[in-house]
Amino acid sequence: MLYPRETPSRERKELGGLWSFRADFSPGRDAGFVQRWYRQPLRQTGPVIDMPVPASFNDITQDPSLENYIGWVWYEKEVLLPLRWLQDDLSTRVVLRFGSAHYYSIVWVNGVQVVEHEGGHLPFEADISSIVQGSPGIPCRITVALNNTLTPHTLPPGSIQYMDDKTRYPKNYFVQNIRFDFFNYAGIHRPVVLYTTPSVYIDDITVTTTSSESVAMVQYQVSVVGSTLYSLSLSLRDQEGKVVATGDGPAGELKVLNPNLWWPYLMHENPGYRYSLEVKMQAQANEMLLEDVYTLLVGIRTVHVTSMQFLINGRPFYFHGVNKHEDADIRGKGLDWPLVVKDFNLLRWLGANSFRTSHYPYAEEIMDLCDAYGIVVIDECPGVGIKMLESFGNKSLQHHLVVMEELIRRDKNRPSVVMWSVANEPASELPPAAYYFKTVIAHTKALDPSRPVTFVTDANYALDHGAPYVDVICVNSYFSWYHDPGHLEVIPLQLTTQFDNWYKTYQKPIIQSEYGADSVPGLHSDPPLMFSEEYQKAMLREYHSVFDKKRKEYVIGELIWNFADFMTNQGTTRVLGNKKGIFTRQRQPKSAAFVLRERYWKIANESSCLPPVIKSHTLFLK
Ligand code: GCB
Repeated sequence: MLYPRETPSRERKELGGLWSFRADFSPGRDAGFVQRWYRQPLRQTGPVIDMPVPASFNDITQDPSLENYIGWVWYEKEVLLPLRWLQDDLSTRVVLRFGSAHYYSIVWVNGVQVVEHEGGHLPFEADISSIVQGSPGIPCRITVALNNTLTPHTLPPGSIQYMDDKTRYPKNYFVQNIRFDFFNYAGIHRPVVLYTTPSVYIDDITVTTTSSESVAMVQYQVSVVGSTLYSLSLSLRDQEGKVVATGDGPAGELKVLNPNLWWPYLMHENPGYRYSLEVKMQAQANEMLLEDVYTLLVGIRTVHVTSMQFLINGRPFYFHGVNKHEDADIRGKGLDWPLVVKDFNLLRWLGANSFRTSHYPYAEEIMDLCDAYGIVVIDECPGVGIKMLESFGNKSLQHHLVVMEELIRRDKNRPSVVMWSVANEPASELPPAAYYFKTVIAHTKALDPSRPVTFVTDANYALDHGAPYVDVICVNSYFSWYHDPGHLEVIPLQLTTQFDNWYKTYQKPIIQSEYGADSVPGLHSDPPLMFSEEYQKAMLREYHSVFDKKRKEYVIGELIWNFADFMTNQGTTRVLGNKKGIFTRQRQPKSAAFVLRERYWKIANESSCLPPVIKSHTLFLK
């Protein structure tokens, strides 16, 4: 799915800002459907409030019942479209697109249902031309019904538990149970836009790249919708605007001599280099000549995995990075530019070269910056908290396959994405996990043969039924925290044993995909006690000494849990959320951030994968 960009043939209108909002508090949460709230302006159905988009709705008001609301909420926006979009000559297509809305969405335009979508982290869109083009001058009313209920078959899964004991709970009382450790924020989380294309249009572009030192090949495939009679021409430009290769037709190969490769941050003085591929389509339709233009940024790079290494452009790459969340005060999981840019500045300050999109796909705007800055990404789907036996059945499996299709369709052309992660900490010791992960991973590889695939495990190496199918072992462990709490001295032995066991069993490279300890900022204790800043630092140092031995062998990465503190469900082990961040939720460093910063810069500077000329480059001055 192409990101909606403005081009000479495409316009775009942002629908961010204030929308009308109403939560359906009726006992069955179904009044909106019974009374058909989409048929009229929402304010005519009952009281509405202003709701910012993009944002989660949970933390916006002072109403605790909205914070923990489960069920259908309704959003609405009225917008006037430019007259030129509405000409009735069938030459323009108007598309309504949501970057994401959590979890289940139904969308109407002027009372007509246009799209329904399951899944809270990926885009969806609808062609609304036929609805809006009949009535120029009339506002276009967009109504969205959104449901955040999770079931054993959603991704992530969850379950609703009804509390029937009338002596303990009020009538109709229910709670949502989840098996993952972040707050299930809901709302329209990413930009909503209207955009146009000609009625014959470039629907999709797929690009893969191969390269040697002096020549690279860019393989492309373009699909056009709306006519079979069209012509396509392509030109690839470097950052100076010089055309370096041209092509035509729906599939082919562009040859680039002396290519500027896409390199990760800290691996090259000019990381994140991208060419721009301009695709031009011309078609004859309805006695008109239609032209569509789309420009895709293309990074030329290769990825390979051996039994001990992860190679980017043929050079060993060591992941020294973080796990993140889309999470902030007030906004919840809503895209927020100041936060996004601050986070990238912190990542680069830290000397981090990578992150995992734990535990769901992040906004396209964030992924764009990874491409641009050379931050390497393990792109994870929302397969988190798959613990119930029924979540390994066919219904769940089929949905998981669809989610992988949507994710790959969205992110396949991104040079920053070097590996897909199909899940985090599933109950992979259960027997049905074998068929489940074999199928999901095979499907992912069939959709994208160019990237390795993994899932992140915390299962015992001898019992994990999914590990045989991954390319890289990603393992989470919390020695001295969830196991042997307070006993930092067990880390060296336990971590060494963990690595040795996995490697002996599979001979695949290993990433420590999570390790960490909570710390309450400002809480100090020496000798280090749990929850103090000192304990978090001491835990890091114990882990690092083992990483330093094993990275000479087959350990290819370390990703701290977590970049920043984040909100979770309430519980006896969570103090206003998870405090394993090395930054606070407001993005201030804890002591551990400085330990990690020193380490990451040291690794970057000493790394044998850096060409000598780069090592001494001023880029590495902090
Ligand atoms: C994990 C999970 C992560 C949690 C973390 C923790 O293993 O993958 O989602 O937040 O541990 O802090 O418990």
